[in-house]
Amino acid sequence: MSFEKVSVIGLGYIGLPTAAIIASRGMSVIGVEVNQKAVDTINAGKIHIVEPDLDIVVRSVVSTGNLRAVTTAEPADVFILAVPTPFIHSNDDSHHPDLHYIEEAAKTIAPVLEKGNLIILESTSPVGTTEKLADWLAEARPDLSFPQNSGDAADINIAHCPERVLPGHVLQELVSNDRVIGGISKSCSDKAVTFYATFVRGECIVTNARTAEMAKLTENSFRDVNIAFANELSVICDKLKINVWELIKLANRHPRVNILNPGPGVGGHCIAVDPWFIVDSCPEEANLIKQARLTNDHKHFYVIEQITRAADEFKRPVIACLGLAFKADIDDLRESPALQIVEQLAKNKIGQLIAVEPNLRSLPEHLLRMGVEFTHLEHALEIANVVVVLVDHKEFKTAADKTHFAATMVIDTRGII
Ligand code: SAJ
Repeated sequence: MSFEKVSVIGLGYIGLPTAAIIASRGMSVIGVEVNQKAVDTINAGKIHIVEPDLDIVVRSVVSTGNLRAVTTAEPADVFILAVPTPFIHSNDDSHHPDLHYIEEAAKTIAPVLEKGNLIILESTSPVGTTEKLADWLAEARPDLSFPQNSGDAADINIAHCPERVLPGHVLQELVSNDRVIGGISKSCSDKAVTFYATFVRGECIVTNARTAEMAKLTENSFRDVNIAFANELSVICDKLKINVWELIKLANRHPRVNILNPGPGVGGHCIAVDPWFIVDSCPEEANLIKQARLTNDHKHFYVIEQITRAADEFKRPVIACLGLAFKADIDDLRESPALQIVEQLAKNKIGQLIAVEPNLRSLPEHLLRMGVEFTHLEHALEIANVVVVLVDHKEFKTAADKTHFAATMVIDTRGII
């Protein structure tokens, strides 16, 4: 099989770094993206997302002509689908996966498919999605044969290979992480392994498509369940007047115990989303996974109650909220519990609210409109009578080490003090 031309559908947080890394290995890469602004930015050698060092790689591969962004699909040897798979918010508390971006991607590439092509779905997907993708493509291209669950060779090869990179370390992890590869048939898996071997240094482990889909959902659910355990412990410890951070440190001295960190809730677009795909597939069976989601989602209400009680102690409460991002040392506000807490406090009007976020140049408009002030750490610590640590950014940890928090009432949801 030749892999001279690779097409990446969706140039977001996963697609763009993937396209850039493959292009840097000398292959010719076309990125297909619906957002014209993103296409223009990339073709100018720049990036529209935040990821360390990605700008350098993109600038270099665009200048050599190895990466080109377009809005319509072109023929290629390999197609990688890296489009979003969110869930649909509904009033009845159900969380159904929204697969329409994958369906759209299938419609985009179907007209340009040729015999021998390899199609890889990298988007995190509910079990059965890779088979659905094969069905959508087969419907659009009755002239080609698509793989069934047998070893038979077909015109088109399809596999699922979930991305597993950590935001902030994407370029390194894209190359060094092991990859789970689940072809619809054995020959699809073999072709996908040969392709990934061109740029992945980690091991490529073969399974079937359904197991590969479930493996990704399992990894993120494992973390969610373990964070829920830590969050539940933190609430229990408050009630029993025990320092949860000391407790976890002690318990983790046991050679087979490794408790994760409590926090204000679980944010981001992965761990807070993927477990719902398992719950949606098996609502009767996935009890623990569902409860973990609910426990983590509820944690920010608990923090709001703590802050409200602290504010009640002051005639004129001035509350400094440290951090808005969904985790340390990034600027990403998506599904951020810290942001949700600040929004709710502003709605509840419990006092003067100031926010510190060293990774942003200004506050999001809607927070400013709600009366939240934006300031830097020293000023916030000077004027606040309640300080809430919502994110463990390095700037806050340094200040905590220097005991700058000593003079005020502190609610430390991240255990930095
Ligand atoms: N968090 C805690 N306590 C902890 C660890 C994390 O409260 O002990 C919170 C964080 O503050 C954050 C959230 O959980 O709000 C998620 O952060 P994270 O750093 O654990 O994960 P993500 O969302 O940045 O990336 C995850 C990774 N998955 C796993 O570690 C199993 C990454 O490898 C995946 O590729 C990514 O999800 C994804 O795309 O699914």
